[in-house]
Amino acid sequence: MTDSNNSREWASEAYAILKKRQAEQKEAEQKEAEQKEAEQKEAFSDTSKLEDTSLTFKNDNEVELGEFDDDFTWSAMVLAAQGKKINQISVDEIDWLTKLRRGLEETRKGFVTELLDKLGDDPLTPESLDDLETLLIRADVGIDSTDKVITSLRNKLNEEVVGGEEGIKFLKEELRLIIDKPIKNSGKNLLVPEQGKLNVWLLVGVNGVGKTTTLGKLAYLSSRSNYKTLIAAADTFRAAAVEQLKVWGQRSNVDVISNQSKNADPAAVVFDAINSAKKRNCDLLLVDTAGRLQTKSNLMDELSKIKKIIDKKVPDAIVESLLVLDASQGQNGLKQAKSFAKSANLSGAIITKLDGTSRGGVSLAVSSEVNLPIRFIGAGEGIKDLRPFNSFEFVEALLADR
Ligand SMILES: Nc1nc2c(ncn2[C@@H]2O[C@H](COP(=O)(O)OP(=O)(O)OP(=O)(O)O)[C@@H](O)[C@H]2O)c(=O)[nH]1
Ligand SMILES: [Mg+2]
Repeated sequence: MTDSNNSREWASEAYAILKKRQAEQKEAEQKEAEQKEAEQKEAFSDTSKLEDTSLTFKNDNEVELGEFDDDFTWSAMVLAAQGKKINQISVDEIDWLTKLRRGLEETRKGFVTELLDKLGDDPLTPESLDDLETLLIRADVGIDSTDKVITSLRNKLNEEVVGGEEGIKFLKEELRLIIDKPIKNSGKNLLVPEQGKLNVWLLVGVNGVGKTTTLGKLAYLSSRSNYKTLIAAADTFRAAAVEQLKVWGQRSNVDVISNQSKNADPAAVVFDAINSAKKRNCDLLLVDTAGRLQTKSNLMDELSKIKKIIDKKVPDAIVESLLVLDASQGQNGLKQAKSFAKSANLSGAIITKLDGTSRGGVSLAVSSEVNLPIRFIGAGEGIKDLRPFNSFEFVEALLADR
């Protein structure tokens, strides 16, 4: 990215700042804890002061600063390359980028490592482009995206000599262009709830891809960013779905609207949730939907019924239908995306399970073949393991040096 000596110095300074900040924070927390303990001792003899027993997940907010290692330096550099100032970076961001880079390691192993070995420092040749083509396809990037990238590189090669490193730089740019195209077309660089309106985000997708987990992480992100958030448990098909959601809701302090009765109508749950959301003046209503019904057409019918209710009750709501896709399913996931896109009027995609799959490249295929803007990506089962999608970070992580 930048000169490596300067990079390490910059990263080292950033590390020192974060270390100091975390030490100060710890000290403050320690003091607070001591004070609380003293108060509780006092309250022990005074039963009118009851202890607060509400569930708190303090650890959710704390990420320990790790070692000053390659992961840190790389993450700090990715942030610096996006114009972040040294005082602006946070442990959370470093932690996320580290996870993303590690998560994409498997994809990289079968792709970049081999690519760098093949390219070496020598200029690109038509043969190395053939190799690159094979590697891109193998990483599930998809035929369309691969064709685009290879054609651009070939054109460039016809005009000038392209060195190995320059080739990688050009490749990164081309990959970013592919991913950014549907995002640009959507007119929204980043998906955030619009102020002053009710935003309704439906999470849809086949079973097991991570809809409910993603919704939980979104509730956390959103409430942490001070958006008034509510959850609608509209997966009434799977018995445990409501309980699963309630746990997530509790973790981020977001209420869940549900109907526990058997065979409850999902559209009716959404109806109730919209009423509550309006009454409470919510910014964002997150709707969990079923991934499996008796038949696939039922699933689509149900989604369209939910949409009708929303249109009828809040015609000026900003509705987003987000397809959740499990990256580890590779081309299969892509097939699902295509069939959902046909009937469910999708507006975006969320890619999950980018940790530990060798098929992270499928994100590119989602952009180029299904034309969906990727809005968030998940790389882990924790509450913080989801972030707004950023093509720069994604491509850097995908093509990171070893
Ligand atoms: N490693 C990893 N696991 C994930 C991620 N997202 C979700 N999972 C796991 O995937 C499994 C299924 O997640 P759910 O959120 O229940 O999936 P769902 O789409 O709601 O499933 P149904 O409601 O049955 O359709 C769970 O074990 C999650 O912990 C991720 O980003 N990384
Ligand atoms: Mg679910």
